[in-house]
Amino acid sequence: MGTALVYHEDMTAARLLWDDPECEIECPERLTTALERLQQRGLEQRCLRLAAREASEAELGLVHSPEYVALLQGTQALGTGELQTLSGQYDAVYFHPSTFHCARLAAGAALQLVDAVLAGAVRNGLALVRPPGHHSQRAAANGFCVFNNVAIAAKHAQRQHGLHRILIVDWDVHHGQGIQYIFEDDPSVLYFSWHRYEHGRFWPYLRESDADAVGQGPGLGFTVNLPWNQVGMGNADYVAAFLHVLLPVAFEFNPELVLVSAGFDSAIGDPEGQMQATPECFAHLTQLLQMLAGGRVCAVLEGGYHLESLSQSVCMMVQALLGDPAPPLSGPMVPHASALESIQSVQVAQAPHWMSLQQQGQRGLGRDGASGSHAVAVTLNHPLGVAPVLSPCPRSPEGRPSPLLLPGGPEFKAAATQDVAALSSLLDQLRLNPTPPVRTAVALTAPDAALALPSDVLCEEGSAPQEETQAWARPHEALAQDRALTALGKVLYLLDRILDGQVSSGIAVTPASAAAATLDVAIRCGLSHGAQRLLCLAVGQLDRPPDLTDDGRLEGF
Ligand code: X5A
Ligand code: ZN
Repeated sequence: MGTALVYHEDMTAARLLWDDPECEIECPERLTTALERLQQRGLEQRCLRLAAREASEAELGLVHSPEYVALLQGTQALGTGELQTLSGQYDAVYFHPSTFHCARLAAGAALQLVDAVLAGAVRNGLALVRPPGHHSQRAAANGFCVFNNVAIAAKHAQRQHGLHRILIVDWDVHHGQGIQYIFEDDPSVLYFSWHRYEHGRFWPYLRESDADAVGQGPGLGFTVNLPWNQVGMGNADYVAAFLHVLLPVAFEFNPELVLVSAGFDSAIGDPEGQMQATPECFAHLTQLLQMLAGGRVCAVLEGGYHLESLSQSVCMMVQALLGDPAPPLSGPMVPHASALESIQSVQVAQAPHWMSLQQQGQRGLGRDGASGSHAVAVTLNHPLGVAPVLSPCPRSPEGRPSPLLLPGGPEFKAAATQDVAALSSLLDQLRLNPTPPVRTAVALTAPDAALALPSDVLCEEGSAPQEETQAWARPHEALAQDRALTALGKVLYLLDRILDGQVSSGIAVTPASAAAATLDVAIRCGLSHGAQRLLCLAVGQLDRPPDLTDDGRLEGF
C-alpha cells in the first residue's frame, strides 16, 4: 500500500493581479517548485499520482453557505478592479478569475485523497494544493484561504465513510481559526493547532487562539491550541509539543483518520513564521503521526512561503509517508523556556479533558518516587536493539540511506560487505545470538507473580547469586530492605540473560523506594558487562547517578 500525491496544474493559474505586499507571497511558484523538487528526488515517481477533481457544490456545502459559494462562483466573470474591491472585504485575501476553479480543485484534491485512503487504494498521501484552506470560514474567505479544504474533507469522511473520530493536526505556523470555528462544538473531530501567537500580537490576533480555548459544549477538550509566544522555535520545541501534548491526547482519542493541515511556514527561512525547525523535522513529525489511525494520514498543503524551505519540507514529508527512514535532526535538542511554558499552559488547560495529561506538570511533587508503597517497573532491553557498535548507516549526498542502492551494483556490494563485517564484529564482541530465543521476560517478586501475562512472555524464576546481589546492593541504603534485595537479584538475573543473548527484552518490578538505586545498579552492571552504549530513560522524577564517569557510554533522561 503506497502513497498518493494529488495535484492539478490548473491550481497554478490563480495569482495576485495588483500590488499587495501582504498577499504576494502566496504565488503559483509555491506549487511548481515543490513539485519539481519531488520529481528531481524521484519521490513523485514513487507515489500514486492522482489528478485533482473539482469539489461539487454539495461537497462545498458541507462547510460553506450556499450564498458564499454563489458569490465565489460569480467572481469568475469579474474584472480586475471589481476583484480587488471584493478582496478588500476580507482579511488578507485576493481573488483572480481562476480562483473559484482553483479553490474547487483544492477542496476536490483533499476529498480524493481521503477517498483513496479510506478505500484502501493507498495508505497515506499528500494533496499539493492552492489556495490553502484552514483560515476560511462558513461564509468568509480569510488569510489566502477560500474553501476550507481540510474541514470539507473531514465532514466528507464522516458523511460518506461513516467515520466517528478524526484528528486534524495543523502544523501551519498560523492558527487555523476557520477549522476551529467549524468543529468547536464537535467531539468527533479533534483539532490540534500550534501557531505563532506572541501573546496575541501576531496575525490573526485572536483571543481564541490561546491555550485556554478548548472547544465548547460537547466539544470541550476537542480543540487543542498551542500558542508559541516567541519566534525561533525549532526541532526540539516541535518534537516536545508532539511528545508532551499532541501524542498523549491523540492516542487517548484514538482517531480513525489523521488529516494534516500541512503548512510549511513553520519551517526555517519562512518570512511569516520566523521559526527555526529544519525540513527534516517534518519527516519525524510525519513518522510520529503514522503511529495513529493505522497510518491513515492525509496531508493537505496550507502555507509555506520560502520556496526552498517549502520544497525541502514537502520532500521530507513525502519521504516519511513513503516509509523511508527520517534523517537525524541537527542542533541541540533542548526546547526553549518559552516553548515549555506554552506546553505547560496547554497541559493545564486540557488536563480536565484528557487523562493522559493529568499527571503532567506534577512531577517532582512526590507522586513517583517518595512513598515507597507501590511498585515501579524497570524495562530492560537487549543491546542489539540499539545496535551498539554499528556505525551510522552510510548516506548518499542527498541523505538517502544506503539500502536504496541498487542491489548488485558495486557500491551496494561494498556497503553490504561493510554492514556484514560490522555486524559480525558486534556479535563477536558481545557473544550474542542475533535473535534471542525469548522475546520478552518478566522478573516479578511474590505479590506480583500472580499477574496474568501474555502466553509468549516468560516469567523468569531465577535470581543472581546472593553474594553478588549483596555486593551490588551494599552502597545503597534503599536496597537494604529484603523486598528490594530480592527484586534486585531478579533484575540482575534478567539483565544477565539479556546480555547473554537469551532474552531480548524484559520488565522487572521493584519497590518504588528502591527504583532509583536498582536502576543505578542496573546501569553499572550493564556497563561492567561490556555494553557499548546505554540509554537510560526515566519516566517521572529520577536523578542520574552522580558518580558515573562521563565517557559517552551512558545517556540519560
Ligand atoms: C495559509 C496561510 C497566512 C495568511 C497571513 C496573512 N495564510 N498575513 O499561511
Ligand atoms: Zn500559514
